[in-house]
Amino acid sequence: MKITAIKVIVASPGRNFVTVKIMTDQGLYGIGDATVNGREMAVVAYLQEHVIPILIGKDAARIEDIWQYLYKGAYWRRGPITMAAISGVDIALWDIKAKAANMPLYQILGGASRDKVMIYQHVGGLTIEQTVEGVIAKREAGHVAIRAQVSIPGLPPIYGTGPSTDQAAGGMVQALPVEEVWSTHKYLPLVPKLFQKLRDAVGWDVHLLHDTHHRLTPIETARLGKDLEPYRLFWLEDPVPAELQESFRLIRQHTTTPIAVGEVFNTIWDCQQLISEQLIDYIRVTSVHAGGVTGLRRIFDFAAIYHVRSACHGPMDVSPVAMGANVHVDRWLPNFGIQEYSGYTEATHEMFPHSWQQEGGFLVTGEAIGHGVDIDEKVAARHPYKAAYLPVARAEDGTMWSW
Ligand code: CS2
Ligand code: MG
Repeated sequence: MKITAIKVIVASPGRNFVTVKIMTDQGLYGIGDATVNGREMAVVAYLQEHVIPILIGKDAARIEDIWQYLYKGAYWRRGPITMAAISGVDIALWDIKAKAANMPLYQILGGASRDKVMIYQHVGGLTIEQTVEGVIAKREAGHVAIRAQVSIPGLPPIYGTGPSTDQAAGGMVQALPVEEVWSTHKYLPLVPKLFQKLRDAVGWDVHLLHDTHHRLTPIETARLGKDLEPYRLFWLEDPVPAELQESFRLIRQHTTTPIAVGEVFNTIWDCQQLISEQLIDYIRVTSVHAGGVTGLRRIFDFAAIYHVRSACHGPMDVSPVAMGANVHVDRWLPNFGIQEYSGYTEATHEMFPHSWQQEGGFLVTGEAIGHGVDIDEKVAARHPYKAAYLPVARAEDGTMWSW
């Protein structure tokens, strides 16, 4: 089965998405997600200039060989742009292979280990009271896992609590990145107060999660992790930037609060030490950033040896295509943990008809062949690309910080 053409479709049904569509000489096509939020056009250029020309005529069935050809053949390995391009191609090729076998993707991977996958959704508030109200509402809507974030009193809204990361609300379509203000000193005592109030309000049979979004040092995380132990979090996410993987040893020495890391990782090497030294409990790699289905399968199988479970990243900037690939992997995976699912705009659902569906606090794959997601190019044409930036963060004294 030869690749005859590859299209890159860029559209913004509420936020920008980069979609790869691979056509074959047997009439089958597959689609993949290659979106890097805030740097979309870099991936488009990489695909159009350096990937598509060398794939035309290749055998679409040789997924692994094409993955290695694009990874090793570039010479300059790894990185978010390269790996998103490889991911988009890989997801599309797995879509084609499952369609050719007339099976849903999870069947090709090894069949179902579960019928539905547990998800978590986001709640953010400007005050603790607002966040508690939001979590109660999610609980009443049937959610069994909820991420809770709160703004810092006296500062403008921080990550996860304001419109700055919501392109649909105009939060990201800016000439320049929005600048947020951060204070570790004011944040550290606030979060345990939030989770005490949350446990008082919703009790213990709901999983509570929190995302620190790369902003602390290991010893600050050790302090926060200890302070949160009475509230039994499902996890504390991205407490520390993880370029120095060994630095998580310090966190492990001080706290039993579970740690989740990995949404910004794009290869197994980014997480090899964190997993093999059991410095984390959940690995957050997702199909669009970590090498597609091929990349996820490799990382999650490695993680299973070390008691580390999956937790695919799934905010609004991971498209319904990557969400489809994720949910099929989630359904098969023996060491499945949880699937993030922030939901999408109506325009996004219209642009990407999908077999996967939300059922309360869970997602189901559906039984469509392939990953079960398509793209409506007529709808895509109604939502042209808009340059958009993720926010940046500065400490109160102006020092650049992790956002
Ligand atoms: C966040 C993401 O969902 C999460 O865990 O870290 O929403 C992240 O901020 C965005 O994906 C950035 O594009
Ligand atoms: Mg995160």
